[in-house]
Amino acid sequence: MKLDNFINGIKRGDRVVLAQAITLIESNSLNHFNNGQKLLGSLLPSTGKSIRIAITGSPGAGKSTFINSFGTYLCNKGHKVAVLAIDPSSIRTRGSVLGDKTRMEDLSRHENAYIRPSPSAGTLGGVNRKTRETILLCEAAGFDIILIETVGVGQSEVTARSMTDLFLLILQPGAGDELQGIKKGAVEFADCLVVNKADGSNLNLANLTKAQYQSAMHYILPATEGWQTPVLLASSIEEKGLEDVWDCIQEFIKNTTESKIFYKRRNEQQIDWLHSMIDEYLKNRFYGSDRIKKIIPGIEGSIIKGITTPSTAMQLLIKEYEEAIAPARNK
Ligand SMILES: Nc1nc2c(ncn2[C@@H]2O[C@H](COP(=O)(O)OP(=O)(O)OP(=O)(O)O)[C@@H](O)[C@H]2O)c(=O)[nH]1
Ligand SMILES: [Mg+2]
Repeated sequence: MKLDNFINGIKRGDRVVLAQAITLIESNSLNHFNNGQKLLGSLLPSTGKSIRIAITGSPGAGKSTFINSFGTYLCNKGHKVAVLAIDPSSIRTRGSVLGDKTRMEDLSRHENAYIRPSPSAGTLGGVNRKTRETILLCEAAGFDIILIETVGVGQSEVTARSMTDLFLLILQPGAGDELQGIKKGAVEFADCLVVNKADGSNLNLANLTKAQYQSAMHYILPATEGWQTPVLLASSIEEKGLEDVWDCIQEFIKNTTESKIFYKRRNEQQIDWLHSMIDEYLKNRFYGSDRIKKIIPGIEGSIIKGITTPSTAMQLLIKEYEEAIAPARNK
């Protein structure tokens, strides 16, 4: 398809063209990558106008069910909601965001919604780049709220934080034990905690859990300067508490745009992204070099035997690498 057709289609909000453009962005072929970059370059002025929200929580906390209800609530208010996913292990299929349209059935049928499963890893910047660029495409297509579902395990949370304005953590009632065991990281990142499943026989427990987290939050440095992380209750199944979450998000955006933290964070994210891409590129070049691949096992061996220190080994490897790439550099 011609670039102009892509640009016009996306600006019209055409879902088919949007999907094709995302496929281009997600491709691991260099040719597609280059075309994708041209497209993004042309669309850049139409990007950046959404609220980007990370939604995370431990497996089974109810992230997908929450996104279904909350996304539908927002769509019914006239918003255009895009749901993306970051799945750290692209081999996960069942119950994961990859095949989770079943949990998002209402939302996937809504004319204001667009759901895109996690891209696969691979070359050319991996999931991180693909998700960030998909956010831009969705914004150019007129989506004003981007929800990014992430399974609450380690690196994917860091990735989600690095590309969103607000971090929403979904918790389950009865998480008193979880409170001690919970990875502090997720709570420390959170701008809003939502105790989900606050319904039926869970209700009392949900209230208790809320109180526990509320007191725990006093001991945790807020994720966003000048913002006290609130703890809310919701039931995704009974569609309760959704308005409170939306009010909280709007309040957060108001607060952070007034304090300029919103813009500062976005600027930092852009620059961090640049640096992380350079790091990744250089690392791949280094470890992918034939010369390094050949000599690294021997050098590792000499470290283990106590013949070489890691620092000396590093200097040696870098020297070898620079000499190996020198002819290419001088071309
Ligand atoms: N009672 C009750 N159950 C819920 C609610 N939200 C989700 N569930 C149930 O919790 C289970 C897990 O929900 P999911 O939405 O798949 O959770 P998830 O966090 O997306 O799970 P993964 O993507 O596998 O990490 C399902 O059986 C849901 O029906 C709720 O508000 N109330
Ligand atoms: Mg899910």
